[in-house]
Amino acid sequence: MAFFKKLKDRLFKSSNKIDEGLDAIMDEAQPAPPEPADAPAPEPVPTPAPAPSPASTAAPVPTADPTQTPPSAKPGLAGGLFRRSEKARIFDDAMLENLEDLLITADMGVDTSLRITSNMAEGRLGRRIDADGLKQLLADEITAVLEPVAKPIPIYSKRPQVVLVVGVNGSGKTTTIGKLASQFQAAGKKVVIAAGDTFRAAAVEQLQIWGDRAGVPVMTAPQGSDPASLAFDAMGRAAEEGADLLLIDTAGRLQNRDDLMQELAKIVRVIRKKDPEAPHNTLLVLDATTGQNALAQVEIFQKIADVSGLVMTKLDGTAKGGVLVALADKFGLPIHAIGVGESIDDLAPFEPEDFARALTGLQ
Ligand SMILES: Nc1nc2c(ncn2[C@@H]2O[C@H](COP(=O)(O)OP(=O)(O)O)[C@@H](O)[C@H]2O)c(=O)[nH]1
Ligand SMILES: [Mg+2]
Repeated sequence: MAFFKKLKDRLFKSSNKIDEGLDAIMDEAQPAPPEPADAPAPEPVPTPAPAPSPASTAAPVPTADPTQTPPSAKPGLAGGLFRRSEKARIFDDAMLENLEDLLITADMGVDTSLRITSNMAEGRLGRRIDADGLKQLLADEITAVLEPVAKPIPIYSKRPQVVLVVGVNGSGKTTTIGKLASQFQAAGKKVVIAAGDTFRAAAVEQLQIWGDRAGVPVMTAPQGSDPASLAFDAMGRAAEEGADLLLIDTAGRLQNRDDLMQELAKIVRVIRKKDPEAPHNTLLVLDATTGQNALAQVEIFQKIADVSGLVMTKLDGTAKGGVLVALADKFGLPIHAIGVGESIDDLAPFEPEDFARALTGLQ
């Protein structure tokens, strides 16, 4: 629970956005008038959108099965009684559309948003729903999308297990390696880091600081030198030291995709000389603040490398956390962990239910 509280606080912006959106949907006058809105009816009428046609034989035709008259469809009584104490309204087509819009603007992607909302509406159109019920329903649907992909980084008996970390510049690779090294070390694993972003001197220094903090050896090479030969040497050292895990950092320059592809391919080719099955994991690190762009990054990196799982960073303080739902739905790649801050403890296992509750603003 403590972690959930932290996650909820950290995901403040995302949850605010969806939370407020859901509240706005509940507040809306209904049924939504077909044309100019903004004339809140004092006592909403449960008539569905189409205006009574002149040829109508009887009173307004309810959309729901006429043999079933759910008591909830009579807001005159129940609605009148509860209106002031709790928000509730009829789940109608207008509400469904607003929900779709809300999820799309929350970066969940069009396809995923439509699927989630249609699941939410199934069997519920024409029925009454209150604000908490709506949030719970949304959280449940999001959880269902996330559950199949929430998996910790698989640990094999292979020693050293080689974890190659890829992703665009600034996505959080180096920081994530520092956090992983520290957490694995604390869990009793022997870890070696290879500072494979030999392009930026700062990246090497940054890793050395993380390594010192975590008590993990960091193998470095001079700036501009070949990352593949560093990775090769690091394989040797990790084997000599009996390390359980070798974490290999990489550069993430996407300006020139060919270079990056060749660089990664060379790293893989060279480490396979030591172990034909390496790398055992290829983690793609994605920055949540890039929103929908994360989807394009997965596509690109799947072509360049054999991505085995994702880590999403910077979920603290972004309003774009919903993109994780779109990623889970679209690619089905395992999501191993999430970054919720810059310090060493701010890498959390990915817990779908906690995440969904935080995202929807549930208490
Ligand atoms: N707020 C926040 N910042 C992060 C997180 N992960 C990484 N960062 C920051 O993002 C910036 C880029 O991270 P870095 O690890 O150097 O990215 P790299 O270029 O992929 O290696 C740094 O300032 C990190 O401190 C996170 O989960 N939350
Ligand atoms: Mg880096």
